[in-house]
Amino acid sequence: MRIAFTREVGSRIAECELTHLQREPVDVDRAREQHARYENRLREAGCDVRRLAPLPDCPDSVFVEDTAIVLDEVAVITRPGAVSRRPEIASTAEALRAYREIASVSEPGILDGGDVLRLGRNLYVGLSARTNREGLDELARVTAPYGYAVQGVDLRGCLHLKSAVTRVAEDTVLLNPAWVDPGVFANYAQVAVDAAEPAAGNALHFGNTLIFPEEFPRTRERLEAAGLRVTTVPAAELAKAEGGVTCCSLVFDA
Ligand code: CIR
Repeated sequence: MRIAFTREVGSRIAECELTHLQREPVDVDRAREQHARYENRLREAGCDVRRLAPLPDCPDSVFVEDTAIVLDEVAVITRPGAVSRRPEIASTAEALRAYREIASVSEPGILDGGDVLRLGRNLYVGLSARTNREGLDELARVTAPYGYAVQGVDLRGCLHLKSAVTRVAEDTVLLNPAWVDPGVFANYAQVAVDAAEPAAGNALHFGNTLIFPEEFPRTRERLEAAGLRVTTVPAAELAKAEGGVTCCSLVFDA
């Protein structure tokens, strides 16, 4: 069975953390409607969608990806780089306990799930404003017994590693070469985002499903030209909060 944890869009989403974007009004109803369509896509792709407990006082709590790294063998509960997001992790840990052994990142480590890209047994970790070397080292220590290799990756111009690069097929990554060095991923086939769509590097891939924002048609064409079948969702409202399609779920096999 494949499970997708999500969390409702909280009514305080407009008070979210922002790093690279100017604050714009977020239409909560529209964000909720788009989020519901995203959850429906997950269901259509075979996921059992389970909402984590609402956290009305945490504006960014819809972005559940940042709170845990769920591997087949262990779930690593993060220590988010933004202090305002630290209260989010307890409920994720509580929910994951039924499915995985739990490990945690501890002080002085910080790590956001959005900075961790798994490609097979390789864990690429963005050294961003939200993730430091100590957080990376803790992830490496916890996952080494299971055969994972952890590698730090420098970023520029974006929030998380997965803002810049994501897996779109078992052996293929989608990336924005202005934000991350494509040479780091030289062992994988690559699709570059269209230069007019810099934020298009975030796609959600699991099984045979590739979920992608409908706001990036040029990059979608590139993915399709590479032979990939793309399912689109409207994602513009949560994009104002710097969230993408990986951010809103934790997908794992139970
Ligand atoms: C934040 O700054 O933490 C949120 N406003 C956006 C988090 C997006 N999460 C992700 O890319 N994994």
